[in-house]
Amino acid sequence: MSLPVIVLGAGGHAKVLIEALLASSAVITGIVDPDQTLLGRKLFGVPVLGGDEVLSEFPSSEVLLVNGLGSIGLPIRRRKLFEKFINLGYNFSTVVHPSAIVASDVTLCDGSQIMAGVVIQPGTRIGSNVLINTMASVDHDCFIGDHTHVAPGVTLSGSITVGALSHIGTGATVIQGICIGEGSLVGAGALVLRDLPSGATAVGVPARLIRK
Ligand code: JB2
Repeated sequence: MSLPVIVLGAGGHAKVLIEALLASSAVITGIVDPDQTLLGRKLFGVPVLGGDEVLSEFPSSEVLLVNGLGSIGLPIRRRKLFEKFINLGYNFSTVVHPSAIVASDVTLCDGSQIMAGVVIQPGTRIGSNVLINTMASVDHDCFIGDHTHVAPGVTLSGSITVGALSHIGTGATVIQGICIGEGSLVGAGALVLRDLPSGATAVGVPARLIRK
């Protein structure tokens, strides 16, 4: 049987995760959030227990963590929180909403999160702490690097590489075979037709580089 989980953060993304976890019959012990005004509040009946220091009461052998901190740009804070608790010996649970379609040979690394309505096709690898958000589609043989956020409604055609710590904005489309370098930011609704170097910012249709 899987261990109970504790969710880090009590904001918008945490709410989406908790709904997915409950729909998967996970046992959620509580939420931790440094915002003291949230202490005792509940999300879907799950209580906020206090700040991150509360985790000292829950040994890493007895709980799994879920990273509830989302991101709207490069997922730097999300990575920091993940690495902080990995370094303290905790493990992060994967979260897969029951409505997601994930091909049987897809690799989901530690702490990856696959939200409602996502489709992931065969041969794809989803890295650690990656967020594939609502209704995104990731086609065959893609490689999504650690910590990257694929925002709602993104379409990644087959054989795409997205480097670690990147953000693919809401509704963006990337054609087949493209490589997007680490730490890249693709704007909402962009159409990516060419490879992007590491650290790129690309926006528009077709996408043009505004920073390298
Ligand atoms: O170090 C931390 C920490 N820093 C901020 N530890 C823990 N345990 N929690 C932390 N937080 C908490 O995360 C904040 O106090 C806040 O309650 C929560 C972030 O909530 P917010 O609603 O501001 O953002 P989000 O990260 O849940 O969602 C963003 O990203 C999603 C992917 C939003 O922009 C959403 O619109 C978006 N869908």
